Amino acid sequence: MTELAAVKAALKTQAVETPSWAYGNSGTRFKVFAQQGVPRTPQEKLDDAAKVHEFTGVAPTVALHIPWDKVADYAALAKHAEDRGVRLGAINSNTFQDDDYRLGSICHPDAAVRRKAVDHLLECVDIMDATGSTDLKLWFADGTNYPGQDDIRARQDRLAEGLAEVYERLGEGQRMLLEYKLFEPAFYTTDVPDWGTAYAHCLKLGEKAQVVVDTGHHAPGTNIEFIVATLLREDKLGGFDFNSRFYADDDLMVGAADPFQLFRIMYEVVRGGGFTPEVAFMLDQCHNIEAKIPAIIRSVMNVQEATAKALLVDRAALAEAQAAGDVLGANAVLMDAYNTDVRPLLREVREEMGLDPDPVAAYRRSGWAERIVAERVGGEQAGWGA
Ligand code: AOS
Ligand code: ZN
Ligand code: ZN
Repeated sequence: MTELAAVKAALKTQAVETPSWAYGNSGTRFKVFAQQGVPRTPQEKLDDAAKVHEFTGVAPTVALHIPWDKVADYAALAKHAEDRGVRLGAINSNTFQDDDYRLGSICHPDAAVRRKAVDHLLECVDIMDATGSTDLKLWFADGTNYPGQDDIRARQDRLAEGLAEVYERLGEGQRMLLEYKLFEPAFYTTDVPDWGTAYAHCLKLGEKAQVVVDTGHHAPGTNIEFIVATLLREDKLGGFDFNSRFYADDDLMVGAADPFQLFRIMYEVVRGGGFTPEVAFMLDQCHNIEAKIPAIIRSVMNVQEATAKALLVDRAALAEAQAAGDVLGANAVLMDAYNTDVRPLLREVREEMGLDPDPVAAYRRSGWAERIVAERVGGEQAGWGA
């Protein structure tokens, strides 16, 4: 196989998971702008996700958020997905929307609230059993707002205890992905604020616990690709929540704010042997003012473009320049790959996969956007918390 053929073959195996919540209405704490045609049920979210996969060919799974996507029969929901050519992906827990969680969930000072939170996580594993999902994705809104509010060390003990109980419940082939976030909604301490804390807990738990890197969850200027390289070296990178941030956790389209950063991250993934199904490439985005389905298609394409550039890095030339201490030469090798226009290559890849080379245009021509506006009338439109 030529090198280019190998790059194309790798791109065809890429899988980007889209989040059910990105298809629903969302907004800021100031306003949720309702859009027409938005799904009213988890099933309709899957119908939209199937369209993203149909036109991109590389978005075969959909992440669920419980209880936003609560249904009576999860096996039937999995069947609904399969009938449309997609599968259910990670199960995302939700321990942040109930009044009980004012002071936290799994780290709450009251054992009864901690019990409720852990029971929810255990229920999420039951759902994984029914859907066939392998990943439990945990993000905790836990933290404190004021110095002295709670014992930050005791909160770590409670976190460890709760996670251990859920870890024990994981079945064969299932794993837990622990997400960290610098701040928000807590503003003084966050109980899982950074990769180091997530890593320390995962290390203690065992090999079924891995860290998930949400690209929007770092302080400005953080070198995310270094974190990625480190976690991969330690076999603790479970996956990504991709999105873009300008200021904080903005949940904008991946690759929109800093495509160069996305390329650098993807290069470390490729370099570190992370371009495998064991590292989950998930989107975690909200489309508050733009049309949702084309935005998700665009996002999948942005990940593909960064991946293509990362795969195109001439690693032999790079290694040679690095070994020779050729600072500018090494940098030039990386920049050459980044500055390559990979859009023609990806158009070819899509054509070889039997797809339209322009997924956004194909989606617009398909009439799906008009159809859902006409058909999805009445009922409650799904959104955050629905
Ligand atoms: C929150 O900031 C995290 O990114 C989570 O992944 C969260 O579960 C997701 O954004 C849906 O609310
Ligand atoms: Zn996230
Ligand atoms: Zn987030």
